[in-house]
Amino acid sequence: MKKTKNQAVTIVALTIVLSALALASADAAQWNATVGAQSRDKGNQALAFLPNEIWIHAGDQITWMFDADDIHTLTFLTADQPRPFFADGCPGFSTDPATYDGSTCVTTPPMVSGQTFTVIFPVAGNFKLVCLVHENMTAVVHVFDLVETLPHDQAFYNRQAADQRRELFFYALIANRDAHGHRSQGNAVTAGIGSVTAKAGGSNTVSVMRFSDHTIQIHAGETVEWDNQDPITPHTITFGTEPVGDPEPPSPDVTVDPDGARHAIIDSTSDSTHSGFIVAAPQERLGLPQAPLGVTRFRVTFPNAGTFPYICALHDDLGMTGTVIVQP
Ligand SMILES: [Cu+2]
Repeated sequence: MKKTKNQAVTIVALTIVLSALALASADAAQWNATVGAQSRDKGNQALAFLPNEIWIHAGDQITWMFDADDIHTLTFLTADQPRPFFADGCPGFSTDPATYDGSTCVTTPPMVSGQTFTVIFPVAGNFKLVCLVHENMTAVVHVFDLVETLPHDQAFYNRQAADQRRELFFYALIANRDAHGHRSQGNAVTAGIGSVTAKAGGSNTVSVMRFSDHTIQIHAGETVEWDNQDPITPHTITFGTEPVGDPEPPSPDVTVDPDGARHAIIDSTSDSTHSGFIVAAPQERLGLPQAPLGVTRFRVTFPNAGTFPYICALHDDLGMTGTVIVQP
């Protein structure tokens, strides 16, 4: 049988395409990484992609396993996309597995321990990975063409993840020790402490989701002050019923002291008072107006004796709770 020139060209082209596909699928690798980490009591939370830098080939996929009870998202935005609220997503949320090539936003909803999500990367490029809940939690995926050689294997990334996790928990230990060491001036409670660290791949945060003293004893008429010493994570001091809806603003009974600290008076154990977000100012960025001061202190005056339990409305599920015992 005699083939025409066109038929021959088509067959050759088809053969090349098929072999390229076969090659690509034979080489397509599965990689694994982790989102978040926590101490056994959930008090220390690593807000980090572990590891936060991975090199793969076009066509490969990465499966991230979530390993913390604090919520995180796995999000690849497009280059100029404003950072959305985590509950809104891209808008909307991607289905698992998702494909990301830089042109369309991919995000999970907030996820916790035990959940996984896979992203396939069909084209070469350097892609930033972020968590929409935590600003200082970033990473990068470098996607190489098949002709390039990858610098590391999965075992390397497993070691990197373990090292970064260990380092973050070490920072938490130091921060915790300092919080307790500095508790010398009267009725002060540290409401969260933490640290933002950096690697070449991005930034990692560790936050201690605890009040420095679970129980504090004072006398009637005295004032307790809560300070948030975490560079990024907000906390609340919430007595009584939790606010319905947005936890960011304070309850209407909260006033502002001359130094900008919020202040409330709690007369009775049946009072409900909510500090709103107590949090550091966001980081400055060149070319943008400076960020307003953060509200990092909350004070409560207790005129009457009683036992006053409170929570952080954001992290009580991780065990961030406390009690003020007011003696006559
Ligand atoms: Cu909190």
